[in-house]
Amino acid sequence: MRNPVYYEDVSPGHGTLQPRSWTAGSDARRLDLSGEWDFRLSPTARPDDEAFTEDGFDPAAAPGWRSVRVPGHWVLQGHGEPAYTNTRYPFPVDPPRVPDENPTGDHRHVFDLPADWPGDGEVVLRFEGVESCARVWLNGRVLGDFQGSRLPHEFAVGGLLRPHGNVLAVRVHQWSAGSYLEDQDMWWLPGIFREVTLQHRPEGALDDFWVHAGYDHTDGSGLLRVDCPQRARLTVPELGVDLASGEDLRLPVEPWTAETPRLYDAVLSTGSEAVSLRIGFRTVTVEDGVLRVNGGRVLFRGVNRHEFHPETGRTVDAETMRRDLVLMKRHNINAVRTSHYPPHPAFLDLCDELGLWVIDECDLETHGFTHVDWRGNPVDDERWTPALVDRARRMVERDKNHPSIVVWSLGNECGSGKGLGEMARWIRDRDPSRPLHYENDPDYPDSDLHSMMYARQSKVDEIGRAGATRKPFILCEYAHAMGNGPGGLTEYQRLFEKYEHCQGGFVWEWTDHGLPRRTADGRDFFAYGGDFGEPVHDGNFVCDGLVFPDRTPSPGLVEYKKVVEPVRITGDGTARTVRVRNLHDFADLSALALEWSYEVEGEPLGGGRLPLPHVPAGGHADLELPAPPRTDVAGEAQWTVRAVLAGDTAWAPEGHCVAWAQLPAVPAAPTTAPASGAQVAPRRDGSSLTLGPASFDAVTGALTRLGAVPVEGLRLDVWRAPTDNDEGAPWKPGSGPGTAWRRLGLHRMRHRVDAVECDDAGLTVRTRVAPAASDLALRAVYRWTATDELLRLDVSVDPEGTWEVPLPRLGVRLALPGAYDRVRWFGGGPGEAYPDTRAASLVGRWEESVDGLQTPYVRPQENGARADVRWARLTDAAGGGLRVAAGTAYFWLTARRWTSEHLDAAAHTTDLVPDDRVYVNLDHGQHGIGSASCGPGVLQRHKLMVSTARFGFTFSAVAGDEG
Ligand code: IPT
Repeated sequence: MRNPVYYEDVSPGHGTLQPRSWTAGSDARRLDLSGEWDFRLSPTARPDDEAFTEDGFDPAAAPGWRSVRVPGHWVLQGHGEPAYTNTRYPFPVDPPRVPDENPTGDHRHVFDLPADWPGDGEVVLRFEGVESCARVWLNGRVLGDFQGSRLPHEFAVGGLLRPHGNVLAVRVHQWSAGSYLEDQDMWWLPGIFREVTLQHRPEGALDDFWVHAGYDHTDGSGLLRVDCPQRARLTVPELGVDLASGEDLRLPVEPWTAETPRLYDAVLSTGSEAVSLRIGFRTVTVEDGVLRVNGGRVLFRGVNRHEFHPETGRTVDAETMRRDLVLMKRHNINAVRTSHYPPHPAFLDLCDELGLWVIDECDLETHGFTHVDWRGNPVDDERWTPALVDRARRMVERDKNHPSIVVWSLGNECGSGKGLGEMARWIRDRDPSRPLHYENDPDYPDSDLHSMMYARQSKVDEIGRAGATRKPFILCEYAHAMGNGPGGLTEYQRLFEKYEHCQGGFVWEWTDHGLPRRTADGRDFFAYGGDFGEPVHDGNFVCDGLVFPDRTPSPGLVEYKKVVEPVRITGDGTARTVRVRNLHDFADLSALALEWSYEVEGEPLGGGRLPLPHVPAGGHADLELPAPPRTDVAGEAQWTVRAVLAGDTAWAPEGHCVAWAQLPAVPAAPTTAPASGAQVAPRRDGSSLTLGPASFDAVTGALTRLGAVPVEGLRLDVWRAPTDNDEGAPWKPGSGPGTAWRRLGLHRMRHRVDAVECDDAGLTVRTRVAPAASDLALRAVYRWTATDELLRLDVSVDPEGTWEVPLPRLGVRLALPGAYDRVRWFGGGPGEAYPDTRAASLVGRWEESVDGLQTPYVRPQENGARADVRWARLTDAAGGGLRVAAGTAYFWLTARRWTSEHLDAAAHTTDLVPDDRVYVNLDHGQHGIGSASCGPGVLQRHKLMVSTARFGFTFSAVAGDEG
């Protein structure tokens, strides 16, 4: 066999410099080479045609040359197509060989040095990230090659540069030996996707440096020391520090934590190069099985973050990085796992600044070997060890100065092997100040944390009850946020709060990776796996984030914010007592103010502030609410108490709500059927029946009109378009109930009217609702009664047979003309909620269009239900329509311009075409959501098991002039 070509070589590369610390703040000259570069895409690796690296080559005169933006991915710029797989390698598993079909991008850029570019010292050519393998030439001379896509690589180029017309040529292969180490669940996106710079290294420049800034919580002192190969001085003006490298200093400081990200501006200088830094003092330890920072136990309210921008892929601009972090902070998220590779280094600067705990993860995943029983797994084959250790080194050396990084992670989903041990050994030796993470069994030697993925709540409880062992426990991934969900967050959080060594988790994941595309008729949608003709793909599994691709928060993020709120407000609205618990790990509550409002029937009647005393982290305060502002207004009343920011912060303005609670003050008056005295009898009128404000078909018993509003198809409904979590994990058939639902035929129930009975007091319609090919059924009886104004429906449901599957939903559905598209309701809102995703549902009066009620999940599925609805009105532009009020139990309200069947059939949002109706579901019950698209399903108490049910509604007409 021939010698390996460089892109099939397991070694990490050739000709590159030793890794060193990231130095954004250096005053040495640098030249950003970003811009439009000449570009040619070849379907194979073409190692023989290297003419483009030469001086005299003219791309304009050569065939196939176009241009590409650097940094960027060529497949997102019209050259080739992106492709998505989760774990499967999209090429034959034959490490380290790759197929001949190996899209290769030749890049060429001609540049001049600025006129005042210094003549002394050395110059370094730096690549922040290239996927997956590059060979580099400057002015016709080969510099070398490298692999390790999301890691920096540098070459010394001083001797080769000239003032004008430098020719930089980079050949980038989509597939390389390195691809076997980069099987992360994401789009395959080749290209020079992070910046390329030229960096002057003056004589005596800082080759590397490490600012060690610890914090001794026992006496409040900072421990400062700088290590660097040169003699350098560190000045911290605010602290009056002027310290020589290699010397230790102890001095009083304010510590850095994610809650209080105190940074000190500093300058590290050798005389010929000065680097501006921001120093955060903090010390990370594992003591008695608990992860502590500055002596305090930390609780991760985390997310896994991939780098993703819908237009530019893993080329993420600084604004998007900041926007992500601001959104996280606003949603009470305090931790990021950089799944599954080191992010752009600027992201970590922002984490230091805004305050997030970071698990910095190495660029490593070999998950695809699971499909060949882990044969040939590179982490267990010593030929690959240098490449693995090289990756660990490049990460640690680049990122070591960030206070936000509290844990290093070896990578993700590689099984186990000796290579991981070598990485762990190297990291521990180089940086004993941070614990190490790798997800595996509790005794795994290469992790200082016991880390699991997608464990169910009962497992976390079991680990909690077992007590602290040597290792703190985290869920490095949990709560799979694919589509509608994740459900069950509250139950996890209570466990993390209960057991000291259960230190939280990281929701999978931050953002959907949908790519914007347009239909032939010009409508925009987000594409996912398979939309680019990929022969092997994993569909919409790439859309499993808490935010939509454009960073619009999904209901899952709003829910997470509420569940992980760092202040818990409880109390008794009748007794007017409030307890405020400070769930921060470090910060007191001085940044917050407490506001109350008093609402009757959802209308605020007054509000104010409650003085908040000093409450240290972990403490609480008991407060008293004032007398209700008014007692003359009858109706259901409640207090809403909010903890809001008392002043502007770097991530949200004053008044931003951090935590809230609602405390019932006066219960709702029980609604009863219309008083019998006022009840009216049905009247037969030809083929129709009139009952109070309503008309019915006398033969079928179907409601046809309420006041002026035509009504169609009111009947029992149990179907919902299965969510991704209902469908379950693709590799675990049956893990969600969706398969069983379809097998049983819940999506095609048949309705039979057995009797339409009129009596003096009303109308009774007896029906049997059942799926084909089964003898299971639901007997549904609709009992209609009325006064002149009100129409009352009482539904009774009695199951027949033994139902083993829960129902998707249980309620009635009806259709109205499309004009009734304005919705007002008193109940939970403003966003959607389901039984196990309802923590953030705030009781109030809300108003929304039918279109605005929809949550545009990238793959359409059940969405948009509003919880605890007391009453709702659907009206047209003139304000006329109908009102529906709850019977003895509040209901779930859903309204959309398409049916559940239509929603179920849609693959993309653009498949949802409104017809001329509004379909309304009034549900007595909904099945929970869970997280079975990858993790555990719905908890027992949130399942909608089949049983006898009684529920009802009162309908009335709303006249236009009331609107
Ligand atoms: C887990 C992966 O670590 C993560 O990258 C992502 O693929 C996630 O699943 C699902 O979206 S691995 C899974 C088999 C538990």
